[in-house]
Amino acid sequence: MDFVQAGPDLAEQYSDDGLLRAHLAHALPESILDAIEPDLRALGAHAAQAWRAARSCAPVQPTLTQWDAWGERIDRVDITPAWCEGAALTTRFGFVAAGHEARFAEFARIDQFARVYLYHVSSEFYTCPLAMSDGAATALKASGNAALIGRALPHLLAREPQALWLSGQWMTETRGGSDVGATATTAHRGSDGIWRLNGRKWFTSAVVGEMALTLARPDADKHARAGEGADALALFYVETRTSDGRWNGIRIDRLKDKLGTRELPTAEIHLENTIAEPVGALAHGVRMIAPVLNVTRTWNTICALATMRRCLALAAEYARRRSAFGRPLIDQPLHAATLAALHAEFAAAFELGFFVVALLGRVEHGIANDDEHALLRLLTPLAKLWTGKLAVRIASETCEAFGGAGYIENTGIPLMLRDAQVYPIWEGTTNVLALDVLRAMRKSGIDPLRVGIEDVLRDVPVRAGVIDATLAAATRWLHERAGDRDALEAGARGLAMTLARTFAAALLTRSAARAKRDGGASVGGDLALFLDHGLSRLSSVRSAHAARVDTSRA
Ligand code: MFK
Repeated sequence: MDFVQAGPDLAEQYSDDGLLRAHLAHALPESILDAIEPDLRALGAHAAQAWRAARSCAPVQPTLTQWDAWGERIDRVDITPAWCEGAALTTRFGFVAAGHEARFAEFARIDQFARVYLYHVSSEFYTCPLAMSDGAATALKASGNAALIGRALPHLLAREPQALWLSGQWMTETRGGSDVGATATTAHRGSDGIWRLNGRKWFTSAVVGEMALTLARPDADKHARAGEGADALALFYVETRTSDGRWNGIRIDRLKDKLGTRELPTAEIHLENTIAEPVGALAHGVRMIAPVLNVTRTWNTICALATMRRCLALAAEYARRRSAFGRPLIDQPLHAATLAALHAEFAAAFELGFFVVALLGRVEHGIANDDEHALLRLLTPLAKLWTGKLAVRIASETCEAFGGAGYIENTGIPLMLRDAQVYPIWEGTTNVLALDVLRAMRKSGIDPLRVGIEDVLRDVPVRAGVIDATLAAATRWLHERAGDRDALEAGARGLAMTLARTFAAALLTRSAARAKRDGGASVGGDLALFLDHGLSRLSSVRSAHAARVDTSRA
């Protein structure tokens, strides 16, 4: 009989994940861990079951029906089966609510993101609107608008499926993608006192949601043109349907045909006299929507980590099943070393991602000091940009670890790569985020990172000299370019990668010391491999001019 290779299977994904379990054991009080573990195991089982189910079903995608049989414009979006069960799972497991509920105080975000991490890959990117809903809840709280908080928060944080609302975050326009200041949507206040929006939103990832936060340019008054630039933008709250269930001045032009995240109904829409309410003052909309950006960037980090972990779990499982040249792949030194090196990068990134989550909880509960506030501002974009890139690399290596099978759609492996490519793009590209780090450092300098690393390593007996040496090199790098904005910007990506790796190395050092002390999993191997790949990615080029590609020679 012909040989048939068995495909990879997944074990229950919480019990199987030594990194997550070891992390939670240190990060959470025992009573909280005991309280949440049954849910984490249930989510781990759901992940394994969803992986098997996906292999036995034809893939489905959302569809848009613009007209009904009788010619009425309806713009109905039909979603996939996994999306249909999203509200029930979300309210049962509290993917949004857990982060805001008081019962676990500053540990709420750790609880929430452990759940998100286990759910994400099987969610078919239902986590995208959940991220935006979490961001919307956070921004509304920060705005202090009591009426909108009272109206929307009970729905965004609902524990009953019928009550749950999803929120969109409609920022991207045809002219203003990353450059949100170019937003062209206008807001006009009628003589009835009601604000109405008109414009075109080019990427709306949750048009099936019940509400959205969006930016628009208010008329100065009925005779004046709207002001220009980012400062003249205001943040508006929109409910997508009117009380009779019709669209609130929203026309869905089409669903996007995307490289990945194809189960997520991302739409192009027109706003035509859409009734809206200002969230706060009629200016500084970017500053007001920043809490959404920071929360969704943290979701992006954790979801990128979830993809990495899934890829590595599948690759390792397959390497134990698949034999070639007389022995299982896992016993082939080069294959084993390749997977181990990827795991080391993932372990370091995991430490950074979940450190950001813990810090977010401390800041939100008012127990963080000024240094920690500044540290969170720096680490949020650093973690997002590094994990976004790393997820693509690990997903690509995972395809390769499966050989030809990793290039065949219905193994489920190529999907990981296509989906992973969204992480470095969504919520700010790598370069936009690297520039955001520079912007934040203009206020705080590099010191919050130095203080943070000292704090992480306080009780650690031995640390690799390369951590301090790289931090010193980054400080020198900044000093040498101080005042030369173009040179700083040209090297910002390398600087950001260096800072992310250096902070992660400190965290991994602490975990390795703890593991050694506790006799637990061997994090020491991950640390040695991670350091082996070096921390610095600093550019040695001194001027922006020299860094430019000479296109005439290309
Ligand atoms: C499953 C995974 C879940 C992920 C969910 C995916 C959802 C996908 C949907 C999308 O992708 S939505 C589109 C996302 N779009 C972006 O992320 C926009 C990317 N562009 C930027 O981030 C730009 O850097 C930015 C729009 C912020 C630049 O705008 P400006 O107007 O040039 O910013 P400026 O003047 O530097 O900052 C304005 C104010 O906001 C400043 O405050 P002040 O007025 O008090 O000085 C900034 O400090 C503040 N600010 C900007 N970014 C901030 C921030 N504050 C805190 N945190 C930040 N990140």
